[in-house]
Amino acid sequence: MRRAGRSHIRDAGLAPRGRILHEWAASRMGALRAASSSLSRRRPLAGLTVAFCLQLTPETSALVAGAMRLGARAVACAGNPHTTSDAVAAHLVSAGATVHAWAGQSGREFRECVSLAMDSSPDIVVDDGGELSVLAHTRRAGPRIVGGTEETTTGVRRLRALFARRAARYPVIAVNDARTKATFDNAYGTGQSAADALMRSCGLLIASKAAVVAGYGPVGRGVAARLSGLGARIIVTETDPVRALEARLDGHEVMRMADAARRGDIFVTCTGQRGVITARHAALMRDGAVLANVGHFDVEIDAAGLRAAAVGSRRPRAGLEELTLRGGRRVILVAGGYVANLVAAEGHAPEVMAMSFANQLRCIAHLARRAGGHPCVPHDGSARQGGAAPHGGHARVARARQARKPPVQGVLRVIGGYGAGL
Ligand code: RBV
Repeated sequence: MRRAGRSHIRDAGLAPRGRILHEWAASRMGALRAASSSLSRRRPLAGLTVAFCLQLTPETSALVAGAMRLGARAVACAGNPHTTSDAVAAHLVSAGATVHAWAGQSGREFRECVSLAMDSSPDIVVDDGGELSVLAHTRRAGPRIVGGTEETTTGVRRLRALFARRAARYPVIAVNDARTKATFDNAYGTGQSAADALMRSCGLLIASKAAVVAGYGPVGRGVAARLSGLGARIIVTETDPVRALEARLDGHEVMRMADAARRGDIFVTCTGQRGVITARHAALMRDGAVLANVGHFDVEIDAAGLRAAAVGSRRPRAGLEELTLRGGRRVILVAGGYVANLVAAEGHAPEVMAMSFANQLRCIAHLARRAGGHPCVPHDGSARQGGAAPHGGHARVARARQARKPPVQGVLRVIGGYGAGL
């Protein structure tokens, strides 16, 4: 029987390894350190429990440590069943956090651990993908929750729908929408980690290949830019006409997936939508086409449909499924359709996550004011934009120039009626 008060991880003995991974990342996260140093004197999170539902990477470990430095009791579960570093989980436990996560959780275990994080009666919920927040808003909000934050586009979309139905119980800050998050993390972070995932998992040449990028939001733009830099020819599929035109003006071909399917060697889905690549598309593809998803959920490539259509399968390399279709052509599925840049690679680089997580930490501290009964006003970030820099030195300069420190660096949106009744 799993209980909220104690941790559930793979192996506590991995803590020394996790600590080294943590230190490697944390030492390259200057903007996060700067945020933590500037907030730590007041210990704004003292007495509060913060529940984190994030990719449990060394970078996330630095964020959790930052919150603990501000006085928080930290509870963590995974934002995705396959992206936990067991060493990082062990390190976090040794550093005093309660963790319910291990790599390769089943869907049931994943949900059970999210539920355990909710059982810890958090005051603040920090989410990536909306799993913990949706549970809190729709089924069992802890009485104490004063606010939440959301890290990624998919989670923001889910929460906006929830707020539109007036089903929300507390304000959520869309950290994803901070200018320094969407610009750097979504585009440059995913661009590099997606290319990394393709190279590590397949070990094939990218130069000269036709890469189909599905979706041309910040993530798709970043992926297209990086694959193009590696010598791929880019084909974009995009339903939004302005974004499609933007892709065209960036020099890429734009077409429907039904047409792109015949042309691509590599496919990367970045849409947040379900069923972007199906068995119907796979039937049109060239032999050996590689399929990877970098969206948060494993719904963009219909992996179950592909497997059902396959007449044979094998695992040529770690994390790869080679599915043979009728007629003998093969498609290669990376990381089972799960978020490949985190599962087949290691997620975004620490210099990028520093900016996203500096925003997170400032937002968490900002929400803590509600726990103290202070009114909380939405902050639109318009006063000071773009101050965050990946390196400590720049962050210090940026901070010195700020007359009044905003809770985040960059434009920030608050989902729903934050400040208007909530
Ligand atoms: N992401 N985190 C990492 N190294 O910790 N890498 C990527 C890391 C986050 C990123 O902010 C993105 O919005 C989210 O994962 C998608 O779930």
